[in-house]
Amino acid sequence: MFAVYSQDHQYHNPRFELVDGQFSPPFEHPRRAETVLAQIREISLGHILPPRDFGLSAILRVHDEGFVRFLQTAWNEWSLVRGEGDAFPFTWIGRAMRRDKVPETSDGKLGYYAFDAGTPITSGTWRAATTSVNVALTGQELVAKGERAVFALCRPPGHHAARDCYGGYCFLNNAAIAAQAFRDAGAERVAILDVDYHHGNGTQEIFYDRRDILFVSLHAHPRQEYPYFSGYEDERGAGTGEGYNQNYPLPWGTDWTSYREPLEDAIRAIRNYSPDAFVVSLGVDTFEKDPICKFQFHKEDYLRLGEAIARVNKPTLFVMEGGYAVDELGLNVVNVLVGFEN
Ligand code: Q9C
Ligand code: ZN
Repeated sequence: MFAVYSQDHQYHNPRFELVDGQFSPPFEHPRRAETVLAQIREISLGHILPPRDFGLSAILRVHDEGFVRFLQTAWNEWSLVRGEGDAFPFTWIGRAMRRDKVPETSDGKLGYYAFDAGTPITSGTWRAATTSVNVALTGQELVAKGERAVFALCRPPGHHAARDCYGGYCFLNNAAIAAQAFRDAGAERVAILDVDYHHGNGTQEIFYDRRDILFVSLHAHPRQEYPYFSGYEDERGAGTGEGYNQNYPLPWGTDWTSYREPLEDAIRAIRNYSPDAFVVSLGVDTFEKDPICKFQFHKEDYLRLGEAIARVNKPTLFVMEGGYAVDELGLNVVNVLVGFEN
């Protein structure tokens, strides 16, 4: 299996993250991608290709233009007022406030477009985030041209980023942009399976009223876990998209034994949909030793997960999402890909 990787992810290297009311070292850091790359080399998964540059057009198929312009200039505008540090919002749109007006100032725009305070924007974030999209799109193009499966080693991750907001370590939705690119390349139906521990609220929102892109997600229950306000079972899509969004919220402590059945159900739904292309939002923060998550996957379980994904039996693009147990991250990711190939 080809993998796509660029070292430009390193341009997103925040100094701090807001965790439990304190500024602490980030969980989402450059070593994550490097350890996955090292493990791919270690097992000789296949050729590792650099991304090519797709420009902004594929991004604008999925994201709001004002939002994209904001991301592009956010750190520069921040630094004019605040200096060299990373950009954080401190305010949000309250329940009854105006969401139809975009403020002009840096603080105002950060509050308008962010949905959490855990996702710093740095001087290199735009470069890294657009490279991450190019990694996904390079993988998408290879699959569209006939590869059975490709692994896009994206960093920063993407599945929390919605049409016009960012958060959860995500800026641009790599998986959603790739899924739309499959449609634009002629695929009639695209399925996305999101196995990251957190609900892929961004991907869900982007395709919520569409039936040409099926979104299926297994994740920690939002009544207990981030992103808290999205990921319930009764979110089933809207309008002609009704029935084409499927959430499997699972309790803290979920292990492979309790994950297997909902996963089988999810795979069955995707097989019935009979997609022309298949995108997997691959987070391995379901791991027992993940520092910010509360599922109980063991390392061998990722082999089984890969086997289950392979049963969809369609051209498949893996897009890297979360996973923060950096010592085991590479092995867990590679186990999914090996399980898939065997
Ligand atoms: N106490 C992804 O996995 N919350 N994003 C951290 C730590 C943010 C995860 C809270 C989790 C975002 C792509
Ligand atoms: Zn996650």
